[in-house]
Amino acid sequence: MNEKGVSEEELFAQLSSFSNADTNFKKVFSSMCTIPHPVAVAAQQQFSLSNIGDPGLFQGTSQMEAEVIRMSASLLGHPDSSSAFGHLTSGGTESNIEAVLHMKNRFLNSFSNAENAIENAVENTVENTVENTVENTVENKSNNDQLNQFKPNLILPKTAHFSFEKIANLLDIELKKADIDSKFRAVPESMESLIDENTIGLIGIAGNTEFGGCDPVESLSKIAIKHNLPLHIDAAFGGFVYPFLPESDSSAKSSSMKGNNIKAGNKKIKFAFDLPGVTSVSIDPHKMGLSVIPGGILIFRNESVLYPSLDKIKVKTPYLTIKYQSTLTGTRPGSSVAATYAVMKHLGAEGYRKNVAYCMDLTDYFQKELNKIGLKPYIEPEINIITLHVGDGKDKTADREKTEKIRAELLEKYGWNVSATKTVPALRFVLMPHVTKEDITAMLSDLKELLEI
Ligand code: 0PR
Repeated sequence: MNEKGVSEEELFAQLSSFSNADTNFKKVFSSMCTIPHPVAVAAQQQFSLSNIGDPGLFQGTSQMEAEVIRMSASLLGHPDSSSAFGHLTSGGTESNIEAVLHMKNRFLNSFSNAENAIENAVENTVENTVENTVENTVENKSNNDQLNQFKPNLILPKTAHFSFEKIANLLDIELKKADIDSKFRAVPESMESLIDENTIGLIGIAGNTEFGGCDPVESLSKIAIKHNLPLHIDAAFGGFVYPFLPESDSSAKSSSMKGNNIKAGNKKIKFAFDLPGVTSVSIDPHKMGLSVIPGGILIFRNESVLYPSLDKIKVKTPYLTIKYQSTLTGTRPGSSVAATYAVMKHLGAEGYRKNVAYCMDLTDYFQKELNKIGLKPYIEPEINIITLHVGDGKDKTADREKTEKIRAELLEKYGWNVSATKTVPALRFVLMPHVTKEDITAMLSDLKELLEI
């Protein structure tokens, strides 16, 4: 750091040049975030000093947080939104971490025998390491097996977001990945077949990162109830999409929605608290919620579903204005709470419906334009994510290389940001509110050139 500070003039010149190096979302098809709504930005500035980690000092922000939780629970079909329990987070990753942390604590509490067994197994392993002889290698192995035998596991579809890989590492749990169907959605029978005595819970996704598909949460809910397991729904992306899709063809007001082939969008999809087995749901205002970054919301059906796991992470907070804190992070941005409150109140369901209709219209347009050049999406999109196979389908490795080459050329030659999927070799386009039909036409014309069609 310099001894003397730079002048405001110089500083803001520097900031402008940094800002110019950032995207303005003009040519971005790869992001699940977008330009926040102006009311969110204004509210963020108004509450820039607010820390919702100390709600006693920021009682206004605290009231807004409670209202955001209530509004979101009601959006998610909660039968009694006032009993929902939750808080704002920094986004999908943090929400997923907390949801799984509670699952693990619940498991360790309700299976105290298992807890003791883990301790025993750990002790045995340590002992064996000390007596590090060739003979006890076999014994060590059996102890490791014993340790693994008691390792908590989490069941989730193969399409789950990579945040769960971090969670597995952080919380030392095993991920058991269930099969997916031809539309990249969890197969319930496969999820159920993976359940064993060390399963801490199930994960369903509403709007998976690569394809936007929604897992069959109705079936997952039944499985969760049958096996008395918590079920967390990662609706980081889909939470602000699925509830706002038109219910049926006849109720689709926008004429552009008529005649398109996005059938799944024409019926109400149940994926949250209207299904009794769902314990928690996360949705991200900083994605299709049109709020600012960081913006995540984690909601539990009620406080009692967390008993007794909440006590495990509740800590005494003698120097705060509250007695206990049970959130993962301490200081939290009240500005994000205000921004999310502002945009949800200002847009209302009607505003979000328009936003989703706009993005689905783009999705429809994208498909029609693809058709014109003789291409079609990898799967029929459920929501505003399109994947496109650019290889010949004969060899996966060759297809991956080609996809990567095209992706890189779209960026280097033409400045388009597009991502690639890992489940299958395909290009991925997220049709966010910052995208226009003109962008789609221009990008596809460049893609056509690269593909030599
Ligand atoms: N769950 C799902 C289903 C997600 O798609 C994501 C992020 C998360 C959880 C994690 O959310 P946070 O990143 O908010 O913690 N999905 C996007 C992705 O990884 C995030 C993203 C957003 C990536 C904007 C790039 C970008 O420019 O693709």
